[in-house]
Amino acid sequence: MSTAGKVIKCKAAIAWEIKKPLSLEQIEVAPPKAHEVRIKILATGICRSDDHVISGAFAMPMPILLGHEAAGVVESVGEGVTCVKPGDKVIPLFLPQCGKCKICRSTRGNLCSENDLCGKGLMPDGTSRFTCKGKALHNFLGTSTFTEYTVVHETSVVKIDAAAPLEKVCLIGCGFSTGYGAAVETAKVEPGSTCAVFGLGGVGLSTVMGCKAAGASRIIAVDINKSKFPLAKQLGATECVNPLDFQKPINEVLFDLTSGEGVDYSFEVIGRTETMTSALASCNNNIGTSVIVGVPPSASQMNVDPMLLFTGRTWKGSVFGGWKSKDSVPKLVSDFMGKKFILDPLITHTLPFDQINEGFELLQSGKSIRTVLTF
Ligand code: CND
Ligand code: ZN
Ligand code: ZN
Repeated sequence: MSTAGKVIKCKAAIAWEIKKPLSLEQIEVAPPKAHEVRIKILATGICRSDDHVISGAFAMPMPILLGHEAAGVVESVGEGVTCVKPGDKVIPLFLPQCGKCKICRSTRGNLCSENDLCGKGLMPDGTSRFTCKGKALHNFLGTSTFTEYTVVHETSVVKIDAAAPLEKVCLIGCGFSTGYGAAVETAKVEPGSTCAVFGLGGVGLSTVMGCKAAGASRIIAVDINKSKFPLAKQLGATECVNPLDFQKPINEVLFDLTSGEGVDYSFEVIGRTETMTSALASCNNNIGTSVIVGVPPSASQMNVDPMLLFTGRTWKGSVFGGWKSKDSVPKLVSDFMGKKFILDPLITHTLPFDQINEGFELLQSGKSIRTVLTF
């Protein structure tokens, strides 16, 4: 029996308030309005950005349906949708590509003005498609994938190869693309260069892979959890450094390791202001580039010695790896299918959706890289 045009009752994991486990409940998912798409989610990864919302570091309106790294199948479409049809395999895009704004019209940049990084948590028309116990739920970055069904705007979804394994390519919806793109798209790492990657979670390890693919000759992996080092080496790190093993600041350690020159490219893939400044100070004082990938804590401020920038360093940020999302995600899926990169080592755990809170505990305790939840 077709569900098109009807409200779907299904299971979802709701964040009612911060610092509490997610609550598995039945929700109602309204049919897609014009230019919207309802998706049956089949696999979703747990990314640290979801956890930043739960911890309160990334301020979002509550209650909210988190999750932004997923893959699924289109269940139905609203009026006027032509980019996908029911049955298509798709990846929701937490960074939309509207095709109309200044950035979408430009060959440069990827931060479509329709993005919801500031956290409105509603569809573009200002309403929600999710309710639970009579209360409307906010969406997260226009995606919300911790649910059996979600509704997204047509600018926030793209069709992918029908043969793609969804429980793997869901990582292309965030972690892999974000980290890998920071190196190859945002920094445009050059062959033979020296890189430092701060933070070796699913995103940081993907940055390591990107640096390697770009031909970096040295990739220094930095983390305070040394259990991350074997995988970092397997994916391309040439050396691993634990800041806790040294008395001096990590930027000085990295200068020592590079004969006083600093690295060519550094990446902060943690989400802490202290490490953002350390990563900046670790790169060459004149031609070094440092990229902020970790989500900065809401309302935080940085106090930086301007001399770090005066001497010529470049400091930039990277959302979704600098990729224009709709254009790039299908290509990244094809590249995965063509074995141009691997995702398997990043997926350390696969759990049924019901065990979502265990997945968060694995992330919080530093035991997992990516947990993929299947439905
Ligand atoms: P995850 O928590 O898996 O990895 C972070 C790593 O940093 C862990 O291995 C920690 O041990 C390590 N770490 C923590 N503190 C320090 C420290 N002081 N020094 C060195 N290492 C440390 O997170 P993830 O890989 O899922 O995500 C990483 C960041 O990327 C996080 O802030 C997330 O919110 C952000 C992100 C950004 C984007 C984007 O578009 N820019 C998209 N998704 C996630
Ligand atoms: Zn993410
Ligand atoms: Zn746009």
